[in-house]
Amino acid sequence: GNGNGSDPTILTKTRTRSQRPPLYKVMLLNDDYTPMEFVVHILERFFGLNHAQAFEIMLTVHKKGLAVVGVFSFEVAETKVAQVMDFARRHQHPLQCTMEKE
Ligand code: TYC
Repeated sequence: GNGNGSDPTILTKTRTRSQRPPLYKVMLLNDDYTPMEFVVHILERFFGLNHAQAFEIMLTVHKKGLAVVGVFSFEVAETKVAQVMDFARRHQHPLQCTMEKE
């Protein structure tokens, strides 16, 4: 047991939450220059969304300034951010993608 106290014969056990790995929100940020269809394409290609879902999230980012596009483990989130940033840079669009611990 992991109890504490002065009597060494009394063992108590504190229930703790089972350990889950932390999750990370991947977010897309709005800008004035990246074409809407390019953003939709990114959401389909890297986040496995269908066209309707991708269009909806793109519009949310456009109207609200940002949106969470998915929640992943650290490693997967990092990979998604890198893929989006690299693809946008290669096409010379200023699109920004970030991650944040949930
Ligand atoms: N605001 C952009 C436009 O009007 C579209 C856009 C949407 C850009 C989402 C970035 O993450 C973004 N062309």
